[in-house]
Amino acid sequence: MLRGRFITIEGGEGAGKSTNADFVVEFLKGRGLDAVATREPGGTPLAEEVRSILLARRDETVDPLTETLLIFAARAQHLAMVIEPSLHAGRWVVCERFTDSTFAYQAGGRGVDRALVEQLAELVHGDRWPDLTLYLDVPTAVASPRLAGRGLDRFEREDRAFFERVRAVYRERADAYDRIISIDASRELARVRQDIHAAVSRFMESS
Ligand code: Z5A
Repeated sequence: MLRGRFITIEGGEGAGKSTNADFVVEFLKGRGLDAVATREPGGTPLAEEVRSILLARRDETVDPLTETLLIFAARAQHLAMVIEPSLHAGRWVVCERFTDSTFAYQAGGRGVDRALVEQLAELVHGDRWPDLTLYLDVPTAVASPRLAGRGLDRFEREDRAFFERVRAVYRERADAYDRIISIDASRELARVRQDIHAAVSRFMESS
């Protein structure tokens, strides 16, 4: 059976994940591939409900472990209903965020034990890691103005130190794993897309 591939797009807020997920899907379709776009948290009706719970601003403090478990619950549903069936049908799945986000935000940002995130990742998806991850790297000071005028969700209200911890974990992971390609997303969109195009083309040639 034709093997589908799993591509994720990672990065902080305003890095350009949504903008470039569409670009990657169109690029793949242009090469005759069956490609679907999806996102985390979310991607199914139930997982989108969990997303709403996670992003809503509320008076009650959300415990970091609760947050982590909700994210993995949504991920389990997303894997079962969308990611695995699509890959098995030979589709290419382009997903905004996956477990690299959990390492960055929950372990890096919130201080959840990394070993716990690793255990949950093993439980929920075993060795189902992305085949390719495009990490859009941009300093918060550059990305934040891109979101001007938009209401801030529960994560976006965190302080600069939180986002610096998130970015540090992303960069560490990009150095550690060959599947993660780091792209300087602080440049104008056309330049960012040149690099994305090159990275996805290289990946397709080597697949
Ligand atoms: N979260 C978590 O904590 N743990 C997890 O495991 C997972 C998620 C999976 C929601 O995710 C929150 O979930 C997230 C972490 C948490 N919170 N935060 N922060 P999300 O992906 O939906 O949230 P987001 O990162 O805040 O999305 P975003 O702000 O929409 O970012 P984006 O998709 O990367 O950006 P965009 O919509 O493509 O672009 C934003 C604007 O910038 C738009 O007007 C573009 O036209 C513009 N743009 C894009 N690229 C450029 C360039 N290169 N130059 C100039 N302007 C640009």
